Amino acid sequence: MGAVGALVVVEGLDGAGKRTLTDALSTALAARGARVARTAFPRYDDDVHAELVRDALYGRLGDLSGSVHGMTLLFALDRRAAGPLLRADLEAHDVVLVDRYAASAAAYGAARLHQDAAGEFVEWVRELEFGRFGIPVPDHHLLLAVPHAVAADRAAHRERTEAGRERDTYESDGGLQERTGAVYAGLAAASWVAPWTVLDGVAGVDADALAARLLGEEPVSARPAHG
Ligand code: 2DT
Repeated sequence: MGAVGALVVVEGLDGAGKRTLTDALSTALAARGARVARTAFPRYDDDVHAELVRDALYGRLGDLSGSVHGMTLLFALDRRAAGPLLRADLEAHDVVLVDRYAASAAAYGAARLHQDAAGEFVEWVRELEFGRFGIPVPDHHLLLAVPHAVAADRAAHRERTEAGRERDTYESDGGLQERTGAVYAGLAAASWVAPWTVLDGVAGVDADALAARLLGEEPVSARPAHG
């Protein structure tokens, strides 16, 4: 690791298992002595942008919820506002794990547009967020890939078991989830912004081996056995 920590982004559909992976990965990284910080977007705290994002996601901002570029701008402004915090986290840690980042804006936004407009849109997101807004560029993306039906089942289960959790407008749209999964696969194949590793979210992920790889070490299981 260099002087500044690595920004590692976890992406995937709702119900792909991002939270579980982030928990396991941060434990595995810490067990290897790495200083780990975590954050997630959109930020659902008291920040003004996050409040607007929430309103937009629950259809409380009228026409704005229907505008892909308008919604994307709100998500991007949330990340722009978080930029200084993220930079401070990167200064003080070896790894900063982020649950959703600009790639979510690219994937969910492109999935809402006509396929012909998707390429131009993901380029617009890249330029807006990393160019104009200058948010930290990720070092690595981890895509938790699951069939959209599996993600939908898990998200529905979570909804039944977590009291007071409502579906946002994106989660209620099964077709959107399926198209988003396809855009994610395309972003990974194109190494959008940074390298991507696609992980099998159904078979499960070996968090310790992944932690070793992210830290540039050999997985423990691959080391020659002694004694
Ligand atoms: P969560 O279910 O993870 O809270 O996200 N989204 C998210 C975007 O469309 N663009 C973004 O930049 C981000 C961070 C994904 C709520 C929904 O918001 C979508 C699902």
